[in-house]
Amino acid sequence: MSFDPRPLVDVAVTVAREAADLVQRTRQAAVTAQVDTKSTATDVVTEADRASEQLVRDRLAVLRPGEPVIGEEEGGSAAVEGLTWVVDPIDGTVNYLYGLPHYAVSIAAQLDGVSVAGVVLEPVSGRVWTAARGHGAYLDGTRLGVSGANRLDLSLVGYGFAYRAERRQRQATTWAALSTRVRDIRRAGAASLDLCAVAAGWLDAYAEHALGRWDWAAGALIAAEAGAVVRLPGEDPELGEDATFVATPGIAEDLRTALVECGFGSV
Ligand code: LIP
Repeated sequence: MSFDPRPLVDVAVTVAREAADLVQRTRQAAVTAQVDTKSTATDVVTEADRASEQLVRDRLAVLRPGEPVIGEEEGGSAAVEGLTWVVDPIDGTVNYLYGLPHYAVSIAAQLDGVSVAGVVLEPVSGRVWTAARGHGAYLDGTRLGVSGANRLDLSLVGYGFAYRAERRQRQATTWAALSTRVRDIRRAGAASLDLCAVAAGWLDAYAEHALGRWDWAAGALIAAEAGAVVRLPGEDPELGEDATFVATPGIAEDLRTALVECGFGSV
């Protein structure tokens, strides 16, 4: 990479802090106002999701003029050349709606679709997860490293469910089968934070289907820079065209094999 991506992390952190502040300040109003739905009745969007994304777009337009933004709520398209910013204004919106304090603002900078800088910021705890390609991953400034797990049967694995019920049924069958081959599984409801949990060794692995680019753009870079094996959507068809998979190296191959045997690739 011909440039140092670390200054992009500073921009992302500055903007994510402002968005996180807005998300917290407006939560009560946002969850009592009209809450709209997207792909299904359970796929919700609040006024705070929209306002957070607009704030990020407005700030990046000032701090990084001319660089396009792709966001969960308003979409967008990538730059033909140069940087593109990828934004999830509130990752874990259902948690946000219920007041379950496990959601985040996620901002990444990508070059030709590859993340080079990223931040995942938790409004409730204030935790700031960051990474710059080639420069490591950090939690609140402390360098991160994945777990040393090397036995699948003693591994803690995170996962997620799609919004469509019939797909959830198939996913449940897969995870039920896998649950007999690992220590335990966790469903926390925010992909960006699941990816960061692998980076910190809080989970040994995480896998999910049907994530948007905004769900993984920052978190997957943080996991990779912490030493995880990372497979992004389209990179491992046997796991499914839209599968995201991250794992500590010591169990990655065994988990991948077990997931395929449990039908993960055909949910
Ligand atoms: C959520 C993801 C989560 C997934 C949910 C949803 P959102 O993103 O973070 O992992 O299981 O279905 O996609 O919609 O809260 O930004």
